[in-house]
Amino acid sequence: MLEAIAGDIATLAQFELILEMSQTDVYNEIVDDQLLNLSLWVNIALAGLSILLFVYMGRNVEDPRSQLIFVATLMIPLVSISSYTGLASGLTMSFETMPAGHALAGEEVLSLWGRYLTWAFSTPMILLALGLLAGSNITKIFTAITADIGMCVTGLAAALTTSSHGLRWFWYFISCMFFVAVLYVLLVEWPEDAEAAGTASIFNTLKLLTVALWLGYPIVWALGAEGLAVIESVAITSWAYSLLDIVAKYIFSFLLLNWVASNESIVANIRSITGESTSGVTPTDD
Ligand code: RET
Repeated sequence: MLEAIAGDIATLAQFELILEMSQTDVYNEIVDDQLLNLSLWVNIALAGLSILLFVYMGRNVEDPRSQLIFVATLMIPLVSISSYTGLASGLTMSFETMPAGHALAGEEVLSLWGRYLTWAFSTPMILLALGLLAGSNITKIFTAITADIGMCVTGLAAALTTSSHGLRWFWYFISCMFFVAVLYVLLVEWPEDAEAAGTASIFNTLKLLTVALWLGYPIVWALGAEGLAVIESVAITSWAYSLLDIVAKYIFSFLLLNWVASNESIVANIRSITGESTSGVTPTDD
């Protein structure tokens, strides 16, 4: 009996050691790969600076909708600094064995899956800020955000599926379908709302920036080591995502907040998000 318990404890200790070792191994791998490490730390530094800058920019904003846009946008670098710290510490990346049929079948590929996980928290904030700016209604904002979360979570599933090559790409396809729904709201629904809200010019600039950059992410996934492995280097793939992130998060947020801070009165006049948008159905008398 005692022997069995001692055996169990030894197994548990061994298991813990394996877990611990693998995180340390991953961490050492990152520290050894300076190019990869830099792609993470550049973003930690820029996220930190953005947080300070955005708090400063929002110090005098009083209109509630403008304040909500500020809080949502401030969440973007806050999630980012946590996301990149998770990656830099080796907590949210791991080696995955690629399945048969993959270009690197049987090989261990370092997957930075923490990115896909944390996009599920940061990208909804980008969409919330854009939807509020466009003066859209809660239905459209909810649709864009839930489809976006679906896109990120199924993208995570694509990266972590190691049992079947076909199923990796099937997850990728599902993720793309969610992405189409997000693009529809961004390109068709919100521009009309923004027109009615008087925010069309800044909305259209941010919309184009968002659509152009967001399209880059599935392309990088498909070309990177986790996809077709056209780009085999994990560090180069990571830099591609990091550069997209720099523009899609910090530059995007700066442009948005700079406009909101100097056009608070326009934002204040936008109708409540709980009501129908100006292009929606208006109730009839009975
Ligand atoms: C994945 C792979 C599966 C297919 C699709 C993807 C799209 C990802 C996008 C990410 C955008 C991230 C941003 C992060 C900023 O914090 C998951 C790569 C469609 C569009 C803007």
